Amino acid sequence: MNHSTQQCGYVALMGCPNAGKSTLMNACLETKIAVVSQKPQTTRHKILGICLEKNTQILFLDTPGIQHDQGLPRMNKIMNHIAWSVLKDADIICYLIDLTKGFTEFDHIWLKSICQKNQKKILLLATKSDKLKKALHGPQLDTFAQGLKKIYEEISLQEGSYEDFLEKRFLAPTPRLLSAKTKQEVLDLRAYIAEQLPQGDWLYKGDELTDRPQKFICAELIREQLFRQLGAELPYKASVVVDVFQHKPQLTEILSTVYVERDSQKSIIIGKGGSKIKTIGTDARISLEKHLERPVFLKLFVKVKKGWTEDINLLSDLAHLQDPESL
Ligand SMILES: Nc1nc2c(ncn2[C@@H]2O[C@H](COP(=O)(O)OP(=O)(O)OP(=O)(O)O)[C@@H](O)[C@H]2O)c(=O)[nH]1
Ligand SMILES: [Mg+2]
Repeated sequence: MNHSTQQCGYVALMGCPNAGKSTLMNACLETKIAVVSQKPQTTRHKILGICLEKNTQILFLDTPGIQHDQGLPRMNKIMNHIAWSVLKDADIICYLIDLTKGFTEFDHIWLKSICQKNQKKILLLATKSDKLKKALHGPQLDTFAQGLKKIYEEISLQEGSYEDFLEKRFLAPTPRLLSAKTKQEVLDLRAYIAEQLPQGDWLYKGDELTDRPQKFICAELIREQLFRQLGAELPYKASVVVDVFQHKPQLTEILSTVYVERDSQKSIIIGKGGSKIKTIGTDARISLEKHLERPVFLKLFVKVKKGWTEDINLLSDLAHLQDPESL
């Protein structure tokens, strides 16, 4: 391959919790590296997903859904920090808005803030279009247009006309409708994004999927089962660490610890006679086997670590931050 013909760039995926960022990244990569659930605030880390579109290497940065404080203040602060830190790396920003919800007040706050914090081009994506009847698309998209107009009016000082603002800040003047569940739409979007990225040598090998170690992705796949199988609140109170990850001739052995805050939470995760942890373990093993493409022996431990959501060491380890004290 002649290097001068290569293109490469970072694409930040941003938006409110549950907008569909991780689903879109997985769909573009055609494999699962980021966890997805129906619950908001599933993603806790910045995750790099790498894919090739012809001679372009697209480096997706999946981020935690930008959120407002709902308890767990330190955790939220770190998650917001991660989400904002990708802005400086990004060549373009995909801002995802759930079409079924329309342009919300949180989208207003965050998109305005993104416009104020950087000059990079934004691609607005109206996600989950498959969930909404076609007749309702127009009225929902109107809320986007009103939202953008309001942002323009609030920050318009150096922007010139509204049309100038749209042209300067956005890749397209209207949001692009997207169903991440429709393969052709995802492929078309991937091709479109690739065209926008600058010329430059690939930063990763052609077959790399992420910069995260296997151990991390495996811990995430286990955490996904907590989100899917536990009630409303508990998954936010739990974190997962893979302690042992060892490829053996016939299988991969994974020993992992789920950390919770209180004894009562530990009992819920273990369930009556160990029934809950057994289902979580079985489904996590199936997911891990699919990911690793080989048999897995998985053992899960549950430990109480009081105040882990406020524990700076564990959090900085989770967030892979260089300097957690700077927050
Ligand atoms: N029908 C449909 N569902 C979608 C689409 N995109 C995402 N979803 C669903 O929306 C939910 C949230 O998706 P995620 O990808 O976890 O959302 P996220 O933006 O990464 O959320 P956080 O990590 O919490 O910020 C999941 O149940 C997905 O299956 C879509 O295009 N169509
Ligand atoms: Mg996510």
